[in-house]
Amino acid sequence: MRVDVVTVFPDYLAALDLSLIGKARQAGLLDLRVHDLRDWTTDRHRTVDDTPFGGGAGMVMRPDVWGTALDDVLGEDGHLVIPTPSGEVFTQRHAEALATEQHLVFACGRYEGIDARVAEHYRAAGRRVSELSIGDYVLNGGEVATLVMVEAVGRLLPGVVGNPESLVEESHGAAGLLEYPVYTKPPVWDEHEIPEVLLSGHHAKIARWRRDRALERTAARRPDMIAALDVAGLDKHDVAK
Ligand code: 6GU
Repeated sequence: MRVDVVTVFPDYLAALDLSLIGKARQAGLLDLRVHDLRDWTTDRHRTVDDTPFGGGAGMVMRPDVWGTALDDVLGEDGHLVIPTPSGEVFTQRHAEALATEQHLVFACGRYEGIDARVAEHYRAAGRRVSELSIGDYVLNGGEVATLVMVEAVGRLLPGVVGNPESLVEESHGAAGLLEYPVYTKPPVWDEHEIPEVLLSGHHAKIARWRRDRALERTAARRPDMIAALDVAGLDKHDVAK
């Protein structure tokens, strides 16, 4: 997959050199390039923003600078992603859909945003444009949101996560539940023991215990996810509790 990020703070994206995503880049699974938006400015001050029409606080990013940058970077097939707190909320479903694309281009704006004509222009030109938020809070710009989305998408690319099994049973996966609690050695730590069933070697009992804990946790922390559960996906033991 090819990913381009356009930003006025290229250094923010340095974290993508690290860990799994960094390895995926070195292995050639992810071709990630970070660009400085100011490289497309033409004035002496390298201006990327201006005051909002209609008044109000803060600055808005100019469509002309973004237009020349994105015309250069989008290529034939680029899917434009604009991180913005006024976007749809990014979920694992968005990550899965974006992971099937050949080329993503992230346009990072400061939080007052990019002139709305930019998204409109590329949609009118027949481009796919996704305006996405990473949650209901405000960040100073799209860079951290881009880090989040590139990591969520990147780990779904074939070969990036060594054991694809680790993608199966996770929070926000197909089960529609949060993940069950996990434990490792030592079996007793500071007088805290691990649940006995996990030492039983009884796979069906362990699976049942994990599903019950997942349901319990989801009900306590994310009642919205319980409400959205497909009844057809519940088993009779789930309903009995
Ligand atoms: Cl994508 N951008 C900014 N600036 N703030 C956010 C966000 C994005 N998602 C949540 N808050």
